[in-house]
This record gives sequence, C-alpha cells and structure tokens, in this order.
Amino acid sequence: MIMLHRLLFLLAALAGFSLPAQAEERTGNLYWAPPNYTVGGEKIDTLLNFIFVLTLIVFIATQTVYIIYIIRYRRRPGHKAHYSHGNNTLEFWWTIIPTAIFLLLAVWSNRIWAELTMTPIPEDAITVDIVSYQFGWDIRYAGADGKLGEGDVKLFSVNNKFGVKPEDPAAKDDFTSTELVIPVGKTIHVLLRSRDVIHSFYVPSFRLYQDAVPGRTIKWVHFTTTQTADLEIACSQLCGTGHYNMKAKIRIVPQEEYDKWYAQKAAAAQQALSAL
Ligand SMILES: [Cu+2]
Repeated sequence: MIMLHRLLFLLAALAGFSLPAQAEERTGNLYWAPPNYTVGGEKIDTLLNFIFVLTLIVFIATQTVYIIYIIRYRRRPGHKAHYSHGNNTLEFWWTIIPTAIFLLLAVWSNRIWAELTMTPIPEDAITVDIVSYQFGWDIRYAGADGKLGEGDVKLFSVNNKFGVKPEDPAAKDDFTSTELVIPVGKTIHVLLRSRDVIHSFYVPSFRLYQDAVPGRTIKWVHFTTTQTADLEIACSQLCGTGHYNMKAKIRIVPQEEYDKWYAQKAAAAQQALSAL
C-alpha cells in the first residue's frame, strides 16, 4: 500500500502538481544573460563572452577536422588503411595551446574575483544582514543609531531569527524587512548566513552568486548598483521542497526614495522600542 502511495505521489510530482512559482519574468535579452546592474559586472560578462566565443571556435574547428577525416579516410576499395604512430610536433602544440588558454582564464578570472570581493568596502557602505532559511529570506538593517547589532550563528533560535545578543544596545533599534531596498549607486555590504541548510544568494543581474553556509557568516559580499530596477533574490541551491518559492524582492530606488523608506522603517522601530 505504501508503495502504491509513493508511486502515485511520484506520478503526481512528474505531472507537475506543484504551485506556480511566479518568479521574476525576464523581458529583455532572453537568449543571453539578463542585463547587468552592478559596477564591475561587465568584467564578468567580458570573460563569459570570451569563453563562449572561444568554445564556439574550438567546436567548429574540431568538428570540421572530424568531418573531413571521416570522409577522406572512409573505407574504399583499393585503399589500404595507414597506421600512424602519432606526431610529436602536433602533440606538443595541442598540449601547449590549451594549457596556455586555461592558465590565461585562471589568472584572468582570479583577478576579477579578487577585484570584486577582496577590495576594501567603502566606509559609507550600507550593511545589510541577510539570513536565509527553509524557505525564505530575513533581512535586517541598522536602526537610527546607524549600527547593526552583531549577529551570531550560535544564537539562532525560534525567537532570535538573527541571532543577536539580547543585551546588545546596537541591535535594539535595528529593523527587519521582507524586501531588500537599495539606494542606487551606493555600495551594499551583505552579511550572509543560513539558519538551517545551504542556501544561495543569487542575483543574475548583479552577476553575484554566493552560498549561505550554516554556522558561518559570509562577510565579503559587496556590490554597487548602476541603475534603478525591481529584481528578485532567488535561492540557487536545491534546499528542500519549498526551494522553488524561496525568493525575496529587491528594489533599487533613487537615494531620496530610499531615505524616505529608511526613515519610516527606523521611526517605526524606534516607536516599537519605546512602547516596551
Ligand atoms: Cu534555499
């Protein structure tokens, strides 16, 4: 009986009985990467395009040689098969050239990686605490004091979603949000954590992909946006049954709009605090 249930469940799953995920709809550049909205993202695009073009050239070249050989050396009456013991000059070059290309790609991509992740974060960056969980994102901003109370992965509990120290004065006025609101052009420093399993903070338009690992606080993610937009954070690690729906809104807005939003949220947090 159990087997039958399982079989029915599997069939239903295959037939697609799950709810529609209503993910962010792509409108432009459907056959290529979505538009880039961050400073430095174009460097990743250049590297990616280079790899694509190179792969295309190698594909065409190797397939052409392959087709020429199967036609030219096909079995024909009166032609005897020729045994080749190899060619050292050819072997040399087809080892050296790919090695050089791979080294170039390794150095190139490492430089971009270092530039985007290891450069010092500007003083005026906005620090946002993002905690992932099955299945959603909790987002926390510094309150009126401008200081984000430190979050500790060891303090996570049902009542302490961000793992802040109860006595920490900096944490008292911090406020939470269901959406990531960002002023355009300002550097955002993300503190990334997970309360349960491995999730991934993935924003294609930011050219940004970072796993959130339980027990760790990832501190190096920072980015600066170049234009206003409405986007979505999508979890990019298959983290369980609700994975498909693990998303949060991102709003990149003009500075004035952000200031207004921030003032409102900070004031509400202050009010809640004084009501205690
Ligand atoms: Cu997830």
